[in-house]
Amino acid sequence: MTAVDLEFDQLNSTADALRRSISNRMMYGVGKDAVTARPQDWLHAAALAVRDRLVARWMKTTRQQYEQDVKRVYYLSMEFLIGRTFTNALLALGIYEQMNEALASLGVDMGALTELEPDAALGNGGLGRLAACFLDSMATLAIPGFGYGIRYEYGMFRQQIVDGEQVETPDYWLRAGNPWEFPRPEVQYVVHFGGRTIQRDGHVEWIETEHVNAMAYDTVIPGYGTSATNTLRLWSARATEELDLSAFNQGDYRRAVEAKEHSENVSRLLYPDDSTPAGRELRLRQEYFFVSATMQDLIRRYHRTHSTFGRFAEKVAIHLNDTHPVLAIPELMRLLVDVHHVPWDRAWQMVQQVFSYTNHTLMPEALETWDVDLLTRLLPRHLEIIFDINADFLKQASEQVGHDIEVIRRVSLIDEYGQRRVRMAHLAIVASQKVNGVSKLHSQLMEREFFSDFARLFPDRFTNVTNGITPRRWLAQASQPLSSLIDARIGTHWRTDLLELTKLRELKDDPAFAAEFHAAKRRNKIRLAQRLLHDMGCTVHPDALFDLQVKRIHEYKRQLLNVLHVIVRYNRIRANPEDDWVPRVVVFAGKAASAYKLAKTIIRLIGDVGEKVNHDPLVGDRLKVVFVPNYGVSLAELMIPAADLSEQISMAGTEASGTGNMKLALNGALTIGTMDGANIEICEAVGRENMFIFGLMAEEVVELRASGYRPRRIYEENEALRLALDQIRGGYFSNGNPHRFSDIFHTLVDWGDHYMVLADFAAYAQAQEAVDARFRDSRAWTASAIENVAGMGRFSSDRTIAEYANEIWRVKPLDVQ
Ligand code: 26V
Repeated sequence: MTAVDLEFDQLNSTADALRRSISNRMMYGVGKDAVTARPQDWLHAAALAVRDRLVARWMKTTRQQYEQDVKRVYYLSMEFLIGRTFTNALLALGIYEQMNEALASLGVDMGALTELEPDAALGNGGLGRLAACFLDSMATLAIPGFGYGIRYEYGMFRQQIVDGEQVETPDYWLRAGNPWEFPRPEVQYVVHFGGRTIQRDGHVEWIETEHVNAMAYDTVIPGYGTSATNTLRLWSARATEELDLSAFNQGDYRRAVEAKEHSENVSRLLYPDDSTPAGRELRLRQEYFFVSATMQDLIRRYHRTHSTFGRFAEKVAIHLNDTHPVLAIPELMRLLVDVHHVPWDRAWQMVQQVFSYTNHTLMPEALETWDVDLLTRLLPRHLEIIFDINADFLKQASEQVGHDIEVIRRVSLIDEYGQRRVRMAHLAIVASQKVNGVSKLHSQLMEREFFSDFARLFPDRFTNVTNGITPRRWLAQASQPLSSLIDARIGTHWRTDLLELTKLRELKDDPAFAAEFHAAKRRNKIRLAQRLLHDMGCTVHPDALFDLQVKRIHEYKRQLLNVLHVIVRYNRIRANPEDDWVPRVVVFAGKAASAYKLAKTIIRLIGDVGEKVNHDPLVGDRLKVVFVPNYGVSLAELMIPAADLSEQISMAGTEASGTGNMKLALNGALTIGTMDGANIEICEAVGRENMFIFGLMAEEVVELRASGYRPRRIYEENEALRLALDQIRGGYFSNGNPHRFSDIFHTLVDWGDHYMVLADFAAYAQAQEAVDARFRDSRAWTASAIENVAGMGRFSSDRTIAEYANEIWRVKPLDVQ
């Protein structure tokens, strides 16, 4: 086809031009006029007007990537927790005010509109949100990066609290249509499952498979303050045949439809479970579905400008966000060897040059393994390839370690103890040129403890890249009051160079700045208080200390430590109501995996403690306990800027990094935390005197466990703690029902207290005393809060992505013309 230049309108972004675009989009895109338009329609029309302005940049970036024949990064992730796009896109384009004005002139309140946009919640927690921050930073740094994932129709479940219990309801986020995506029906790949393999003409063929199509949906990812954009490509499953024709022909319409439904189920829903994955087979199908389409797509893209695989490793970097996309490794081997007939050794060499892998958790139950029998049935060719990779690897390793059979057993890709399983992390390590953890401590533990055999075999492979967060969403967008204050004092550059924030340090004792800082925080607290009142009928005073623990509910994150302290405080307030108490609002939010019973019981306990405390006239405003339902990206944007205190209290050695800790500190919250994950580096950056560090260190946890940890002894010896635990067990918070929380009691006192809540309790309570003392001195508190903001420059995901680009992917930014 000859390429004719399209004659399209160059779009201005004055308020007038936007108003006209919105009107056009309402007429010709939505098909309504101002009389019939609902708020939803206005949002849709406005979103399309914004999208139009992104597209020109997008085309240009894509063209320049081709012309410059750049090396591309493929960021493979099962999760992208994007949240809302509307405001984010406006800020990236620098047209927020103009849009506000345009909508106002049409009689539409932009603030109310933005609240109508559903979150794209295609992720569970930290790992998914990190992927979204990385997309933002890659685009902003003009790194040619492609996000690849699954277009789940149902994202992270909606959490409701019914009679105190978490109830999950489906999140059909596409109900009103998604104005940000471009369906690409012409980009489809066949993905095979099942069948068997045969040898023919010296090549392996995978035959008698069932198949499903993967269809692409593209979303533009705008960079901030640059015309560079990137693409997030998400795959959706489409049946290869519209209907089962033979069944249709025989009049069996139900069966004809069922087959289609069955194959399209692959991309139906996000697995909302990071503890006990149910439906493992469907999850494995998802993982393979997405990486197969992605590998086919990237090979096709490479072949557009290259006729041989000679420069593949120079032009392609593939990053594995945890082990979920690890099947990309045998899939790329299969495509190279079986389909493109590249010799095995050459293919393996290429694979080892292009892949890199980030580990996000060392919790043993979260390290993925797949049953060999299941793989035999679903992906027989991939299993053969994995066995072949393993044979080569073990042969080489065996020589290296002097044929030490124990080491070989430990590093094998196959776990031979009991039912044979493939260890996905091992496969990722063996195939990758770089492997990284997400904080210094986490990377150290990987190297020294969990993967030490591999670190000896491949000493140059292991590295650290500490996580970061995007300051665009987590400060500029989330906290208008604080970001405009910062703008006024140090200029607006911090959005793309977060180290600029160090300049705030000089202002920490400037009384005028401190007063404005305090006022900005107070505005954010009022905004949250209004929301709590409106949504939950819950009254909190904005001058109280807002104490937030917002994250997935998990034993290792120790919401229980927080609750126990709340109960002890409650008892003390009741005993001495006349003391000079610092008023506190303790806020919890987070989802529990649907199958994780104890996590759900923890939510129940928080709610029940809140019921009791909040209605106790003796307590009044001295203490409030709130569980805010349905935590997600948008709620985080509302809540985090309102925090005075950030709870980061995981048992040392369990939280790989944490990123909520960064969001909160960047918004001027002081951290109470353990020496775990990125807390350690935040502490270095903001100064220990501006944090409340307590508890066992990671080594001490190991020592205590080895020397015999006896939680019951602590229970017996700490009177206040014992009273709290007895109240929990005795039904004090559950209307006299002693059964509701008995598992919590026993977990802590009798069943080993695996996450050492009781061991750290006294130190935690003491740190909380220090929190109160500092908060009483409002000047000192604000000075520390300012030091926190000033010290957070290092935790921009721009820094993180620059490290990945230079040290792992070896890609350069696009030369944006
Ligand atoms: C595992 C599974 C297993 C199958 C079902 C679905 C599912 C979903 C997630 C996971 C693993 C979650 C790992 C994770 O989110 N890790 C977090 O990663 C953050 C970003 O690096 C880090 O800051 C957190 O400390 C870490 O917990």
